[in-house]
Amino acid sequence: MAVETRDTHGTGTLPQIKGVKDVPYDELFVSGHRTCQGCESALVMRHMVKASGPRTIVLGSTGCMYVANTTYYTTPWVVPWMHTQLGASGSAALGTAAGLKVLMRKGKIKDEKINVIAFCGDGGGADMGIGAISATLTHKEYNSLILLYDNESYANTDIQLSSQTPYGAVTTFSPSGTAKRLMHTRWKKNMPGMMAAGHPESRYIAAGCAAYAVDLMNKIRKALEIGGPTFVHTLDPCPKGWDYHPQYSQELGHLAVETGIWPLYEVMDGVCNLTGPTRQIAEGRKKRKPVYEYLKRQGRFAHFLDEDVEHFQATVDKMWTEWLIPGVIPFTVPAKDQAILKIDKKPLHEAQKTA
Ligand SMILES: Cc1ncc(C[n+]2csc(CCOP(=O)(O)OP(=O)(O)O)c2C)c(N)n1
Ligand code: SF4
Ligand SMILES: [Mg+2]
Repeated sequence: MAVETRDTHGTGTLPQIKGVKDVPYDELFVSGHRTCQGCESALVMRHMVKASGPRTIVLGSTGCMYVANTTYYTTPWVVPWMHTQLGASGSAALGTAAGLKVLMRKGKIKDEKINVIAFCGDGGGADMGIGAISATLTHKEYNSLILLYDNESYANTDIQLSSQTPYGAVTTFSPSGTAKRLMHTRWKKNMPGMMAAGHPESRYIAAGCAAYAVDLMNKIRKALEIGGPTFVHTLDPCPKGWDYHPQYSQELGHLAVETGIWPLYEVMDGVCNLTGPTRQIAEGRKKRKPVYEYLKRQGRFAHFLDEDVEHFQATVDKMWTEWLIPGVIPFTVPAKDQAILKIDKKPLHEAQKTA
């Protein structure tokens, strides 16, 4: 079933995938890249074009997914691909979408649906390029998807701290030392929640993870079918930056979601829908795992003492117990205002608390 569309953009050519048997066989991101073993960002690229299909133009800002994917004379991209400047994914998406529209209107190229996807890393998207992404999300007349692949550092230039680096993590800019155990004490910026809350005319904004491949591919398809500018943010375990054996990438993606650190959701036409295990946790059908299960698996948190883990856990608990929408919208509403704001704050399911 195709996503219902308001305008003529959705062609129904990207139906929702019901299960793995439904996943397209064709690979449009193949061999010829030099990403690290176990790189989940590379898997995001593969799933992204698998979901979008061959009538897609991919634009990519500087970072691992540019550099490691387009080493001289080799490339894994089967679809047309273009590099854009580190902070320019938003501008590249908008410019390309507008250019295609004009060429089609003037009859210079066939009038057909062409998917425009611009990807960026967390450094290029959540830090440097956030202004251009925000602007693009307000231009509702142009169809494009911005995909932010978040490996939680400026990985390509040797793992520098970004606004997406988690609290306390070691990076080359935040080494743990004897004088200061934690060099980085800021909480991760809530990028997908901010994009959703701040751009009501963008019809589709989602948070995903390649460890939940079908969920992610369906989010990409919805974003491309619905029309207008859309945004998908993925959390991508990175063996090099997070310091773990490459065989555990998928497992860490699962743990990020199961601990409630990275909630999976989509906001479609202003309606927020929790997906995958995040929904199961919110409905009380699954217990949230303690964050320690996730942190202890990664060398970047090896210096954590009990008090650091406790702080991390308490902050994630707050996301689940006090935020207006768990993990999505960080407002708390005082009891005296719940009635006038028409908010029915039900008591938390037992299972929503940690195991
Ligand atoms: C304007 C500008 N500043 C700095 C750089 C150097 N540079 C290239 S890739 C990169 C890291 C980008 O990090 P991110 O967007 O998170 O992508 P990742 O490398 O993690 O995949 C940097 C700083 C650049 N190419 N352009
Ligand atoms: S450093 Fe991380 S994001 Fe970059 S190629 Fe290696 S695993 Fe992938
Ligand atoms: Mg990065």
